[in-house]
Amino acid sequence: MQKKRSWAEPYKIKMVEPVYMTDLNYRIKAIEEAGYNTFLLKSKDVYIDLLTDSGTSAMSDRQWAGMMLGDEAYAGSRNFYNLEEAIQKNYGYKYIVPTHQGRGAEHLISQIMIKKGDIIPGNMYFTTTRLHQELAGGTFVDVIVPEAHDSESTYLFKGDIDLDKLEKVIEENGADKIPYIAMATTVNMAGGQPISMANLKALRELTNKYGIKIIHDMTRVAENAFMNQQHEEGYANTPIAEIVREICDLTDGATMSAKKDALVNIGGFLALNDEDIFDQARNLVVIYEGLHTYGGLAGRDMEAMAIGIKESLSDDHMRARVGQVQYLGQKLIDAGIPIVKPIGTHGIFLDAKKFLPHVPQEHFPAQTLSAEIYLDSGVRTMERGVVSAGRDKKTGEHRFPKLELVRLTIPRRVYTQAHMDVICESVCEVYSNRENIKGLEMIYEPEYLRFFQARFKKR
Ligand code: P71
Repeated sequence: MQKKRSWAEPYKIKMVEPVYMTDLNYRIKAIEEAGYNTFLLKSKDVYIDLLTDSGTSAMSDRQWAGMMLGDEAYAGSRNFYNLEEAIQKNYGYKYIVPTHQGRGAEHLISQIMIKKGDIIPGNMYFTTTRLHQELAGGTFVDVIVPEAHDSESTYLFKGDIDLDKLEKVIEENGADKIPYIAMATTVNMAGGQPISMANLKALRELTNKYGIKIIHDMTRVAENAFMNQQHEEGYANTPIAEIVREICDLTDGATMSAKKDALVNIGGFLALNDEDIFDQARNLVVIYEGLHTYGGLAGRDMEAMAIGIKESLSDDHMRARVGQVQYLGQKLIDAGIPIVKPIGTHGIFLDAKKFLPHVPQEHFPAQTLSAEIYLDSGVRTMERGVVSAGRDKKTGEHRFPKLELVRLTIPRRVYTQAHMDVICESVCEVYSNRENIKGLEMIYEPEYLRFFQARFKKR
Protein backbone atom coordinates (compact mmCIF):
# COMPACT_ATOMS: atom_id res chain seq x y z
CA MET A 1 0.00 0.00 0.00
CA GLN A 2 1.30 3.45 -0.84
CA LYS A 3 2.00 5.63 2.19
CA LYS A 4 0.06 8.87 2.51
CA ARG A 5 2.16 11.63 0.97
CA SER A 6 2.84 14.99 2.64
CA TRP A 7 1.53 18.22 1.21
CA ALA A 8 3.81 21.20 0.65
CA GLU A 9 3.33 24.82 -0.29
CA PRO A 10 2.54 25.29 -4.01
CA TYR A 11 5.04 28.17 -4.27
CA LYS A 12 8.62 29.06 -3.44
CA ILE A 13 9.84 32.14 -1.58
CA LYS A 14 11.16 35.09 -3.59
CA MET A 15 11.45 37.86 -0.99
CA VAL A 16 11.86 37.78 2.78
CA GLU A 17 11.14 40.18 5.63
CA PRO A 18 13.37 39.83 8.72
CA VAL A 19 11.77 39.27 12.12
CA TYR A 20 13.57 39.70 15.42
CA MET A 21 13.54 37.81 18.70
CA THR A 22 13.59 39.96 21.86
CA ASP A 23 14.62 38.98 25.39
CA LEU A 24 12.31 38.45 28.33
CA ASN A 25 13.11 41.73 30.10
CA TYR A 26 12.35 43.64 26.93
CA ARG A 27 9.01 41.88 26.53
CA ILE A 28 8.04 42.44 30.18
CA LYS A 29 8.35 46.16 29.54
CA ALA A 30 6.68 46.06 26.13
CA ILE A 31 3.55 44.23 27.29
CA GLU A 32 3.22 46.41 30.37
CA GLU A 33 3.42 49.53 28.20
CA ALA A 34 0.77 47.96 25.95
CA GLY A 35 -1.59 47.59 28.94
CA TYR A 36 -1.44 43.77 28.55
CA ASN A 37 -3.34 44.16 25.30
CA THR A 38 -1.63 42.57 22.28
CA PHE A 39 -3.45 45.03 19.96
CA LEU A 40 -1.38 47.80 21.55
CA LEU A 41 2.03 46.16 21.00
CA LYS A 42 4.31 47.56 18.33
CA SER A 43 4.83 45.15 15.48
CA LYS A 44 8.61 45.60 15.74
CA ASP A 45 8.43 44.03 19.21
CA VAL A 46 6.70 40.90 17.90
CA TYR A 47 8.58 37.80 16.77
CA ILE A 48 5.82 35.71 15.16
CA ASP A 49 2.61 37.63 14.56
CA LEU A 50 -0.53 35.54 14.97
CA LEU A 51 -2.79 38.44 15.89
CA THR A 52 -4.83 37.99 12.75
CA ASP A 53 -4.97 36.56 9.25
CA SER A 54 -6.56 39.85 8.17
CA GLY A 55 -4.51 41.86 5.69
CA THR A 56 -1.37 40.00 6.76
CA SER A 57 -1.06 37.47 3.95
CA ALA A 58 1.76 37.46 1.40
CA MET A 59 0.75 38.58 -2.06
CA SER A 60 1.96 36.62 -5.08
CA ASP A 61 4.29 37.95 -7.77
CA ARG A 62 1.19 38.16 -10.00
CA GLN A 63 -0.58 40.36 -7.48
CA TRP A 64 2.46 42.63 -7.14
CA ALA A 65 2.66 42.86 -10.91
CA GLY A 66 -1.03 43.78 -10.88
CA MET A 67 -0.25 46.62 -8.45
CA MET A 68 1.89 48.18 -11.15
CA LEU A 69 -1.12 48.25 -13.44
CA GLY A 70 -3.09 50.48 -11.08
CA ASP A 71 -5.34 52.85 -13.00
CA GLU A 72 -5.69 55.67 -10.49
CA ALA A 73 -8.39 57.59 -12.31
CA TYR A 74 -10.93 59.03 -9.86
CA ALA A 75 -13.83 57.51 -11.74
CA GLY A 76 -14.21 54.34 -13.80
CA SER A 77 -10.77 52.82 -13.15
CA ARG A 78 -10.15 49.77 -15.33
CA ASN A 79 -9.17 47.88 -12.17
CA PHE A 80 -12.71 48.33 -10.88
CA TYR A 81 -14.05 46.57 -13.96
CA ASN A 82 -11.51 43.75 -13.54
CA LEU A 83 -12.64 43.36 -9.94
CA GLU A 84 -16.29 43.45 -10.90
CA GLU A 85 -15.68 40.73 -13.48
CA ALA A 86 -13.72 38.56 -11.00
CA ILE A 87 -16.59 38.78 -8.50
CA GLN A 88 -19.32 38.13 -11.07
CA LYS A 89 -17.46 35.18 -12.59
CA ASN A 90 -16.19 33.49 -9.46
CA TYR A 91 -18.87 34.32 -6.90
CA GLY A 92 -21.82 34.87 -9.20
CA TYR A 93 -23.22 38.04 -7.60
CA LYS A 94 -24.61 40.57 -10.09
CA TYR A 95 -23.76 43.93 -8.57
CA ILE A 96 -20.76 45.06 -6.55
CA VAL A 97 -19.80 48.07 -4.46
CA PRO A 98 -16.14 48.17 -3.38
CA THR A 99 -15.39 49.24 0.20
CA HIS A 100 -12.17 49.90 2.08
CA GLN A 101 -12.63 46.65 4.02
CA GLY A 102 -15.29 44.30 5.36
CA ARG A 103 -16.83 46.59 7.96
CA GLY A 104 -17.40 49.25 5.29
CA ALA A 105 -19.69 46.78 3.52
CA GLU A 106 -21.33 45.81 6.84
CA HIS A 107 -22.05 49.45 7.50
CA LEU A 108 -23.76 49.93 4.14
CA ILE A 109 -25.93 46.82 4.24
CA SER A 110 -26.93 47.44 7.88
CA GLN A 111 -27.93 51.05 7.21
CA ILE A 112 -29.92 50.08 4.13
CA MET A 113 -31.72 46.96 5.31
CA ILE A 114 -32.12 47.25 9.09
CA LYS A 115 -34.88 49.33 10.74
CA LYS A 116 -35.16 50.14 14.43
CA GLY A 117 -36.53 47.12 16.31
CA ASP A 118 -35.47 44.58 13.67
CA ILE A 119 -34.03 41.18 14.54
CA ILE A 120 -31.04 39.74 12.68
CA PRO A 121 -30.53 36.03 13.31
CA GLY A 122 -27.12 34.60 12.44
CA ASN A 123 -24.61 31.81 12.96
CA MET A 124 -22.80 33.43 15.90
CA TYR A 125 -21.91 37.07 16.22
CA PHE A 126 -18.87 38.77 14.78
CA THR A 127 -17.72 41.89 16.62
CA THR A 128 -17.91 44.48 13.81
CA THR A 129 -20.92 42.86 12.13
CA ARG A 130 -23.05 42.90 15.29
CA LEU A 131 -22.04 46.44 16.17
CA HIS A 132 -23.15 47.73 12.75
CA GLN A 133 -26.44 45.86 13.15
CA GLU A 134 -26.94 47.45 16.58
CA LEU A 135 -25.98 50.94 15.39
CA ALA A 136 -28.68 50.61 12.72
CA GLY A 137 -31.24 49.83 15.45
CA GLY A 138 -31.30 46.04 15.13
CA THR A 139 -30.68 43.20 17.57
CA PHE A 140 -28.55 40.20 16.68
CA VAL A 141 -29.90 36.78 17.72
CA ASP A 142 -27.53 33.81 17.74
CA VAL A 143 -29.05 30.75 16.05
CA ILE A 144 -25.92 28.65 15.57
CA VAL A 145 -26.07 24.95 16.55
CA PRO A 146 -25.33 24.39 20.27
CA GLU A 147 -22.24 22.31 19.41
CA ALA A 148 -20.55 25.55 18.31
CA HIS A 149 -20.44 26.77 21.91
CA ASP A 150 -18.76 23.59 23.14
CA SER A 151 -14.99 23.53 22.54
CA GLU A 152 -14.93 19.73 23.07
CA SER A 153 -17.64 18.79 20.58
CA THR A 154 -16.08 17.28 17.48
CA TYR A 155 -19.12 17.98 15.28
CA LEU A 156 -17.66 18.71 11.85
CA PHE A 157 -19.93 21.58 10.82
CA LYS A 158 -20.12 23.80 13.87
CA GLY A 159 -21.02 26.71 11.60
CA ASP A 160 -24.44 25.14 10.95
CA ILE A 161 -27.60 27.00 11.84
CA ASP A 162 -30.10 25.46 14.28
CA LEU A 163 -33.06 25.63 11.90
CA ASP A 164 -35.69 24.85 14.57
CA LYS A 165 -34.39 27.67 16.70
CA LEU A 166 -34.37 29.98 13.69
CA GLU A 167 -37.94 29.07 12.77
CA LYS A 168 -39.00 29.83 16.35
CA VAL A 169 -37.33 33.25 16.16
CA ILE A 170 -39.17 33.92 12.89
CA GLU A 171 -42.54 32.77 14.29
CA GLU A 172 -42.12 34.78 17.49
CA ASN A 173 -41.05 38.04 15.83
CA GLY A 174 -42.74 37.80 12.45
CA ALA A 175 -40.87 37.61 9.15
CA ASP A 176 -41.36 41.34 8.54
CA LYS A 177 -39.13 42.10 11.55
CA ILE A 178 -36.27 40.08 10.03
CA PRO A 179 -34.57 41.94 7.18
CA TYR A 180 -32.15 39.06 6.53
CA ILE A 181 -30.30 36.14 8.02
CA ALA A 182 -26.61 36.90 8.61
CA MET A 183 -24.91 33.70 7.45
CA ALA A 184 -21.11 33.49 7.67
CA THR A 185 -18.96 31.00 5.82
CA THR A 186 -16.60 29.77 8.41
CA VAL A 187 -17.63 31.16 11.73
CA ASN A 188 -14.71 33.10 13.11
CA MET A 189 -15.75 33.35 16.76
CA ALA A 190 -16.60 29.63 16.95
CA GLY A 191 -13.03 28.79 15.96
CA GLY A 192 -13.08 29.08 12.18
CA GLN A 193 -15.80 26.44 11.82
CA PRO A 194 -17.57 25.70 8.50
CA ILE A 195 -21.25 25.49 7.63
CA SER A 196 -22.34 22.40 5.67
CA MET A 197 -23.89 22.61 2.22
CA ALA A 198 -26.78 20.49 3.48
CA ASN A 199 -27.54 23.01 6.22
CA LEU A 200 -27.23 25.96 3.86
CA LYS A 201 -29.61 24.34 1.37
CA ALA A 202 -32.12 23.70 4.15
CA LEU A 203 -31.68 27.31 5.31
CA ARG A 204 -32.47 28.51 1.79
CA GLU A 205 -35.67 26.46 1.74
CA LEU A 206 -36.76 27.77 5.12
CA THR A 207 -36.03 31.41 4.25
CA ASN A 208 -37.82 31.02 0.90
CA LYS A 209 -40.88 29.84 2.80
CA TYR A 210 -40.93 33.10 4.78
CA GLY A 211 -39.57 35.38 2.05
CA ILE A 212 -36.45 36.30 4.05
CA LYS A 213 -33.11 37.14 2.43
CA ILE A 214 -29.73 35.60 3.27
CA ILE A 215 -26.79 38.01 3.48
CA HIS A 216 -23.56 36.06 3.34
CA ASP A 217 -20.44 37.09 5.24
CA MET A 218 -18.12 35.49 2.70
CA THR A 219 -14.86 36.57 4.32
CA ARG A 220 -13.51 32.99 4.42
CA VAL A 221 -15.78 31.26 1.89
CA ALA A 222 -13.01 29.34 0.11
CA GLU A 223 -11.81 27.92 3.42
CA ASN A 224 -15.38 26.84 4.14
CA ALA A 225 -15.54 25.19 0.70
CA PHE A 226 -12.32 23.31 1.43
CA MET A 227 -13.96 21.79 4.52
CA ASN A 228 -17.08 20.86 2.52
CA GLN A 229 -14.82 19.15 0.00
CA GLN A 230 -12.88 17.28 2.69
CA HIS A 231 -15.74 16.23 4.92
CA GLU A 232 -19.14 16.45 3.26
CA GLU A 233 -20.69 13.61 1.35
CA GLY A 234 -20.90 14.25 -2.36
CA TYR A 235 -18.24 16.99 -2.51
CA ALA A 236 -14.95 15.00 -2.42
CA ASN A 237 -14.38 15.46 -6.15
CA THR A 238 -15.84 18.94 -6.54
CA PRO A 239 -13.27 21.72 -7.04
CA ILE A 240 -13.27 24.45 -4.39
CA ALA A 241 -14.14 27.04 -7.04
CA GLU A 242 -17.38 25.18 -7.82
CA ILE A 243 -18.35 24.75 -4.18
CA VAL A 244 -17.77 28.47 -3.57
CA ARG A 245 -20.03 29.31 -6.48
CA GLU A 246 -22.72 26.96 -5.19
CA ILE A 247 -22.58 28.59 -1.74
CA CYS A 248 -22.89 32.10 -3.16
CA ASP A 249 -25.74 31.04 -5.45
CA LEU A 250 -27.74 29.99 -2.38
CA THR A 251 -27.62 33.53 -0.97
CA ASP A 252 -28.95 36.98 -1.92
CA GLY A 253 -25.92 39.14 -1.30
CA ALA A 254 -22.64 39.27 0.55
CA THR A 255 -20.23 41.34 2.56
CA MET A 256 -16.57 40.55 2.05
CA SER A 257 -13.41 41.43 3.88
CA ALA A 258 -10.99 40.64 1.07
CA LYS A 259 -8.14 40.91 3.60
CA LYS A 260 -8.63 37.21 4.42
CA ASP A 261 -9.47 34.67 1.70
CA ALA A 262 -8.76 37.04 -1.16
CA LEU A 263 -5.11 37.53 -0.21
CA VAL A 264 -4.86 41.32 -0.15
CA ASN A 265 -3.61 43.70 2.51
CA ILE A 266 -6.63 45.99 2.22
CA GLY A 267 -10.03 45.84 0.53
CA GLY A 268 -13.56 44.55 0.65
CA PHE A 269 -16.90 44.80 -1.09
CA LEU A 270 -20.64 44.51 -0.86
CA ALA A 271 -22.12 42.18 -3.49
CA LEU A 272 -25.82 42.03 -4.31
CA ASN A 273 -28.34 40.46 -6.62
CA ASP A 274 -31.17 42.90 -5.86
CA GLU A 275 -30.99 45.96 -8.07
CA ASP A 276 -32.92 48.20 -5.73
CA ILE A 277 -30.68 47.50 -2.73
CA PHE A 278 -27.65 47.92 -4.99
CA ASP A 279 -28.90 51.34 -6.08
CA GLN A 280 -29.16 52.44 -2.47
CA ALA A 281 -25.70 51.04 -1.63
CA ARG A 282 -24.11 52.69 -4.64
CA ASN A 283 -25.51 55.99 -3.45
CA LEU A 284 -24.62 55.55 0.24
CA VAL A 285 -21.02 54.50 -0.46
CA VAL A 286 -20.13 57.94 -1.76
CA ILE A 287 -20.80 59.41 1.71
CA TYR A 288 -18.63 57.02 3.69
CA GLU A 289 -16.06 55.36 1.44
CA GLY A 290 -15.68 57.09 -1.92
CA LEU A 291 -17.07 56.94 -5.42
CA HIS A 292 -18.80 53.65 -6.30
CA THR A 293 -15.97 52.65 -8.64
CA TYR A 294 -13.30 52.75 -5.92
CA GLY A 295 -14.98 52.66 -2.49
CA GLY A 296 -11.95 53.92 -0.57
CA LEU A 297 -9.42 51.80 -2.45
CA ALA A 298 -6.65 52.68 -4.86
CA GLY A 299 -6.93 51.21 -8.36
CA ARG A 300 -3.94 49.00 -7.61
CA ASP A 301 -5.68 47.56 -4.53
CA MET A 302 -8.66 46.53 -6.65
CA GLU A 303 -6.35 44.86 -9.19
CA ALA A 304 -4.55 42.87 -6.48
CA MET A 305 -7.96 41.83 -5.14
CA ALA A 306 -9.19 40.65 -8.55
CA ILE A 307 -6.10 38.44 -8.88
CA GLY A 308 -6.22 37.29 -5.25
CA ILE A 309 -9.82 36.12 -5.62
CA LYS A 310 -8.78 33.74 -8.39
CA GLU A 311 -5.73 32.48 -6.47
CA SER A 312 -7.80 31.83 -3.36
CA LEU A 313 -9.94 29.32 -5.22
CA SER A 314 -7.06 27.01 -6.14
CA ASP A 315 -7.31 23.56 -4.55
CA ASP A 316 -3.52 23.35 -4.11
CA HIS A 317 -3.39 26.71 -2.36
CA MET A 318 -6.15 25.78 0.04
CA ARG A 319 -4.69 22.35 0.84
CA ALA A 320 -1.45 24.02 1.95
CA ARG A 321 -3.18 26.90 3.72
CA VAL A 322 -5.49 24.82 5.86
CA GLY A 323 -2.88 22.03 6.01
CA GLN A 324 -0.52 24.35 7.86
CA VAL A 325 -3.21 25.32 10.37
CA GLN A 326 -4.04 21.65 10.92
CA TYR A 327 -0.35 20.80 11.38
CA LEU A 328 -0.05 23.25 14.27
CA GLY A 329 -3.38 22.19 15.74
CA GLN A 330 -2.52 18.49 15.71
CA LYS A 331 0.84 19.18 17.36
CA LEU A 332 -0.91 21.08 20.16
CA ILE A 333 -3.51 18.33 20.59
CA ASP A 334 -0.73 15.72 20.76
CA ALA A 335 0.93 17.83 23.48
CA GLY A 336 -2.28 17.79 25.53
CA ILE A 337 -3.10 21.50 25.08
CA PRO A 338 -6.85 22.30 25.33
CA ILE A 339 -7.91 23.73 21.95
CA VAL A 340 -11.21 24.06 20.12
CA LYS A 341 -11.96 20.91 18.15
CA PRO A 342 -12.24 20.14 15.32
CA ILE A 343 -9.31 22.27 14.19
CA GLY A 344 -10.67 25.20 12.17
CA THR A 345 -9.36 26.73 8.97
CA HIS A 346 -7.71 30.06 9.80
CA GLY A 347 -6.21 29.50 13.21
CA ILE A 348 -5.97 27.53 16.40
CA PHE A 349 -8.14 28.59 19.31
CA LEU A 350 -6.84 27.81 22.80
CA ASP A 351 -9.55 27.14 25.37
CA ALA A 352 -8.53 29.61 28.08
CA LYS A 353 -11.12 28.35 30.57
CA LYS A 354 -9.50 24.91 30.47
CA PHE A 355 -5.96 26.28 30.16
CA LEU A 356 -6.33 28.53 33.23
CA PRO A 357 -9.20 27.00 35.22
CA HIS A 358 -8.17 28.94 38.34
CA VAL A 359 -8.66 32.35 36.65
CA PRO A 360 -12.35 33.38 36.80
CA GLN A 361 -13.89 34.82 33.63
CA GLU A 362 -14.18 38.29 35.19
CA HIS A 363 -10.37 38.27 35.47
CA PHE A 364 -10.11 37.83 31.69
CA PRO A 365 -8.39 34.43 31.28
CA ALA A 366 -7.98 34.69 27.49
CA GLN A 367 -6.54 38.21 27.71
CA THR A 368 -4.17 36.94 30.41
CA LEU A 369 -3.09 33.91 28.40
CA SER A 370 -2.46 35.99 25.31
CA ALA A 371 -0.15 38.29 27.31
CA GLU A 372 1.66 35.29 28.84
CA ILE A 373 2.40 33.74 25.44
CA TYR A 374 3.85 37.05 24.28
CA LEU A 375 5.99 37.19 27.43
CA ASP A 376 7.30 33.69 26.83
CA SER A 377 8.33 34.00 23.19
CA GLY A 378 7.25 37.22 21.49
CA VAL A 379 4.44 35.33 19.70
CA ARG A 380 1.44 37.66 19.39
CA THR A 381 -2.06 36.18 19.64
CA MET A 382 -5.58 37.63 20.05
CA GLU A 383 -8.16 37.45 22.84
CA ARG A 384 -11.57 36.18 21.72
CA GLY A 385 -13.48 35.96 24.97
CA VAL A 386 -15.21 38.27 27.42
CA VAL A 387 -13.22 41.35 26.38
CA SER A 388 -14.19 40.83 22.71
CA ALA A 389 -17.81 40.08 23.63
CA GLY A 390 -18.19 43.54 25.23
CA ARG A 391 -21.17 44.66 27.30
CA ASP A 392 -24.84 43.87 26.93
CA LYS A 393 -26.64 46.61 25.00
CA LYS A 394 -29.45 46.83 27.57
CA THR A 395 -28.00 45.92 30.98
CA GLY A 396 -24.50 47.31 30.46
CA GLU A 397 -23.04 44.17 32.10
CA HIS A 398 -20.15 42.16 30.64
CA ARG A 399 -21.34 39.53 28.18
CA PHE A 400 -19.77 36.28 29.39
CA PRO A 401 -19.46 34.07 26.30
CA LYS A 402 -19.23 30.30 26.73
CA LEU A 403 -16.13 30.32 24.59
CA GLU A 404 -13.20 32.12 26.22
CA LEU A 405 -10.51 31.72 23.60
CA VAL A 406 -7.06 32.81 22.52
CA ARG A 407 -6.69 32.77 18.77
CA LEU A 408 -3.42 31.83 17.09
CA THR A 409 -4.27 33.09 13.62
CA ILE A 410 -2.14 31.97 10.72
CA PRO A 411 -1.51 34.50 7.92
CA ARG A 412 -1.57 32.94 4.44
CA ARG A 413 1.70 32.09 2.70
CA VAL A 414 3.78 33.86 5.39
CA TYR A 415 5.23 31.45 7.95
CA THR A 416 6.99 28.09 7.66
CA GLN A 417 6.58 24.75 9.39
CA ALA A 418 9.57 25.65 11.62
CA HIS A 419 7.62 28.70 12.82
CA MET A 420 4.73 26.39 13.68
CA ASP A 421 7.11 24.23 15.77
CA VAL A 422 8.41 27.26 17.68
CA ILE A 423 4.85 28.45 18.37
CA CYS A 424 3.90 25.02 19.72
CA GLU A 425 6.95 24.97 22.02
CA SER A 426 6.00 28.35 23.47
CA VAL A 427 2.38 27.38 24.16
CA CYS A 428 3.60 24.19 25.85
CA GLU A 429 6.02 26.17 28.01
CA VAL A 430 3.25 28.50 29.19
CA TYR A 431 1.03 25.47 29.82
CA SER A 432 3.64 23.88 32.08
CA ASN A 433 3.78 27.10 34.16
CA ARG A 434 0.04 27.73 34.12
CA GLU A 435 -0.53 27.39 37.87
CA ASN A 436 1.58 30.49 38.55
CA ILE A 437 -0.45 32.68 36.19
CA LYS A 438 -2.84 35.25 37.71
CA GLY A 439 -5.57 37.22 35.93
CA LEU A 440 -5.88 40.87 34.91
CA GLU A 441 -7.93 43.89 35.90
CA MET A 442 -9.32 46.28 33.28
CA ILE A 443 -8.21 49.85 33.94
CA TYR A 444 -9.37 51.57 30.73
CA GLU A 445 -12.39 50.65 28.63
CA PRO A 446 -13.38 52.42 25.41
CA GLU A 447 -17.05 52.53 24.40
CA TYR A 448 -16.95 50.72 21.06
CA LEU A 449 -15.16 47.44 20.25
CA ARG A 450 -13.31 47.70 23.54
CA PHE A 451 -10.86 44.86 22.84
CA PHE A 452 -8.90 47.04 20.41
CA GLN A 453 -7.88 49.68 22.94
CA ALA A 454 -8.70 48.45 26.47
CA ARG A 455 -5.87 48.50 29.01
CA PHE A 456 -5.23 46.11 31.89
CA LYS A 457 -2.97 45.64 34.88
CA LYS A 458 -1.82 42.50 36.65
CA ARG A 459 -3.77 41.28 39.67
C1 P71 B 1 -10.02 39.06 12.23
C2 P71 B 1 -10.74 40.17 11.59
C3 P71 B 1 -10.23 41.58 11.77
C4 P71 B 1 -10.70 42.02 13.09
C5 P71 B 1 -11.92 42.63 13.21
C6 P71 B 1 -12.41 42.97 14.45
C7 P71 B 1 -11.66 42.66 15.57
C8 P71 B 1 -10.42 42.09 15.45
C9 P71 B 1 -9.94 41.77 14.21
C10 P71 B 1 -12.71 40.65 10.37
C11 P71 B 1 -13.95 40.21 9.89
C12 P71 B 1 -14.31 38.81 9.97
C13 P71 B 1 -15.57 38.41 9.58
C14 P71 B 1 -16.00 37.00 9.66
C15 P71 B 1 -16.14 40.66 9.02
C16 P71 B 1 -14.90 41.11 9.39
C17 P71 B 1 -14.60 42.57 9.28
N1 P71 B 1 -11.87 39.86 11.00
N2 P71 B 1 -16.46 39.33 9.11
O1 P71 B 1 -10.55 37.95 12.25
O2 P71 B 1 -13.46 37.88 10.40
O3 P71 B 1 -13.75 42.80 8.21
O4 P71 B 1 -11.69 43.69 9.34
O5 P71 B 1 -12.04 43.90 6.87
O6 P71 B 1 -13.38 45.25 8.42
O7 P71 B 1 -8.91 39.28 12.70
P1 P71 B 1 -12.65 43.99 8.23
